[in-house]
Amino acid sequence: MVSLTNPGPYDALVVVDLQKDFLPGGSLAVPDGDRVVPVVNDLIKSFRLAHRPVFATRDWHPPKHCSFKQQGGTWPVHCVKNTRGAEFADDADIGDDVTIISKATEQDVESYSGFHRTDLASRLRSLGVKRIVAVGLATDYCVLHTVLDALDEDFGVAVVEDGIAAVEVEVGDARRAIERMRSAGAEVVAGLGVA
Ligand code: VGL
Ligand code: ZN
Repeated sequence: MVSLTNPGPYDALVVVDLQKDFLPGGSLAVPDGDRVVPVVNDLIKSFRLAHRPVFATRDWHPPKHCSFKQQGGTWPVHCVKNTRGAEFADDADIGDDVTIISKATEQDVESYSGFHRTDLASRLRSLGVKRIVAVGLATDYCVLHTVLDALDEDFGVAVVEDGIAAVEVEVGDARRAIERMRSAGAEVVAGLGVA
């Protein structure tokens, strides 16, 4: 049976922004962000075994990106390209077989979605992908907008709650983001379950 840990021939895994700056100790740390890493690694292993594609998006900002506070934006400096904070989590199993999608690379443009001004949609289509499984950081920003854009692009989406974590600038942002993804058509599942 096709399941998240036994992906079918039309599935791809999309790992969103699992980068050091979003993990505890990072400049824009997501509370408990490291909780998602083993779940993400289980999924990467399953997709690899099934010869299904794995994509990892990364926030890849220039040093004066418009989203940074000193540029008039919202966020502390984070994920500046080619710095340590922009690296994938050390214990994330993001190997050479994972396709990296860099986003928000232009100084004057913010992109929460991995689909925004990238070739992710066309790459997925050329691989025959019809559904993505989405995990990563952060639930209320880049996961949310990546999922909404995927649905807009007519991909099916399954989101694994144990594999995502939220910034929660306002209490309830995580819950509201999950509700928005669900009402837009994503299937939100609690976890990978017991095998
Ligand atoms: C993100 C805030 C700013 C994210 C990226 O990956 O969710 N959040 N840049
Ligand atoms: Zn960012």
